[in-house]
Amino acid sequence: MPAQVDVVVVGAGFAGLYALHRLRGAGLSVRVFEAGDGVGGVWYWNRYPGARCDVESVDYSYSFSEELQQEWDWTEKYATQPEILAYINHVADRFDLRRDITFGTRVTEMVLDEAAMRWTVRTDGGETVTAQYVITAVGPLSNANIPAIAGLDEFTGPIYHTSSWPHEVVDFTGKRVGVIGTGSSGIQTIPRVAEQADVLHVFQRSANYSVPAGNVPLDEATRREHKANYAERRRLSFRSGGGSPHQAHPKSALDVSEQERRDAYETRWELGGVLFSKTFPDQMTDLASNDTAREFWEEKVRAVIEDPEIAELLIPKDHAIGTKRICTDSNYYQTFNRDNVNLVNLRATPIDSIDATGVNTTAERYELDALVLATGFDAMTGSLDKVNIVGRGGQTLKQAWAAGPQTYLGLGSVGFPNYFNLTGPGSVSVLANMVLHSELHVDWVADCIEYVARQGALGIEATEPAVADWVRQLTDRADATLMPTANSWYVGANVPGRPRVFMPFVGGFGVYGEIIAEVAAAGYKGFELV
Ligand code: N01
Repeated sequence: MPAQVDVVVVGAGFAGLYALHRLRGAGLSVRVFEAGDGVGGVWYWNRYPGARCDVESVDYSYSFSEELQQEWDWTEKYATQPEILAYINHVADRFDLRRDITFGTRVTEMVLDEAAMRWTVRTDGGETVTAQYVITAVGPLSNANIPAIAGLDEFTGPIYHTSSWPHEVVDFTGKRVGVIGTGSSGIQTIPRVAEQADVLHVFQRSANYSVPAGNVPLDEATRREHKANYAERRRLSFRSGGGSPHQAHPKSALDVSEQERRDAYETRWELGGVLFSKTFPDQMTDLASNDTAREFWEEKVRAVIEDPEIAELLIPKDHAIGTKRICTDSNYYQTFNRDNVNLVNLRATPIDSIDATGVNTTAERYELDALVLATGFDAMTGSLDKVNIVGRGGQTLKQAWAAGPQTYLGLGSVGFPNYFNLTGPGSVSVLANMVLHSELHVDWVADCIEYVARQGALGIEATEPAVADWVRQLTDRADATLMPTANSWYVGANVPGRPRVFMPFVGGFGVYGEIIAEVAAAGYKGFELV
């Protein structure tokens, strides 16, 4: 493969694959490096039992090809990990993408050559490639958070992190299993592990809000209807708050009757999944409004948990509903009615240590044959930190972002010309449907690269005032909502030492799309040619 290309893309998930397709279509030479042995990014790695997307499959799929939209048949409303992986493999084959991807290879370093205005990219396979542009499509949730628990490495049974699950089937039949972590991954996998394990101990530090996934098989008539209305569905999605076509109730939660409010929540509850937090437009900005959603949620959840003391532990008391990403589940709360499932409240009795055969809390010892870590990610910046990205004057991105991500539109940074980061901090990122967000970003970057070529310039770089203004806007917009009040991974609160900064753009996917389109239309205002 060529050692000099126009563009290097890091990562072959949804964003990286579309970047390859789009940029190749624009006549550019592209190399993609991917750490996994296959395409799919997060869907390649997160193979834990129960892994499923919380955005409807009809929406969580590429819109760039009408033929692709029409020919692919989703079998369920919310697709499982294997089905999404099959889809993304189909896309890689259909658009002949694999020939430009080097698998099983991590990019370790990207260094700017300021004189040539090119990047030198090095990999752990010993390869060196130079490129005019570099694009990181490494995913905001891709660097596992391994908890610093004393003795973890002494455990002699198997330890599985949800985000690097083995490719072969893991059978917990007859085993004593511990799951640490009750976020989205834990909440999806716990019911499945409970069905197999002899005994399951769930180690919960923080309770989370979860809404039933509401998954159903898709019949042919529904698929036909989706396909006939795809254009409208996509139009609404690109203008929406989160990248799917559903619109919030037109009024405040506090300006409707009790019955109307209940009906609205009930409708969203039936729809299933994460959109429950967007039932009313002011639910994430007004605590009183948020409380109405929380109360409805509590009533639903208490009704399915038999033991009121367990229910009390499973109901969050420390954050407003939706300020951490709402989890989606299939029978999560009902799982705690099973005789073989035990909830361990780590708030009352924290884990003290792990040894060869079990977990010790400050109160009790739990003998285990296997341990599942559903402990999440060093989110948003963790995977970027693993690449030594060296810009102007030898400054690394890690140094430049020491106080929190410093981006313009989430796409560009001062001192890092011709470098674009996709769907990361400073963009809507994890608050939107990541497939459509990837398309939005890639199309913008492709147009930008074309613009630079038309101007006869070597490159483009964000300016300092534009970055300062964007960072301020991000904070102001977040502070006008309830979002920063939770100790979430959105603010880096789950990883010790991370600065507390709300990293995504909360203004909505549609608004963000308008902002970046206006910037492009105004000759990439806030960027300068170099
Ligand atoms: O990770 P998390 P996740 N001792 O960070 C606990 C997306 N996603 O992988 O909250 C004990 O949410 C931690 O406790 P606490 C989605 O965006 C989507 O579950 O820090 N416990 C928490 O309970 C999601 O938000 C889907 O007190 C420890 C858990 O581990 C994001 O990925 C599915 C601990 C981590 O929860 C991340 O979800 C899966 C320790 N030392 C993921 N350290 C869908 O599409 C951490 N914890 C449905």
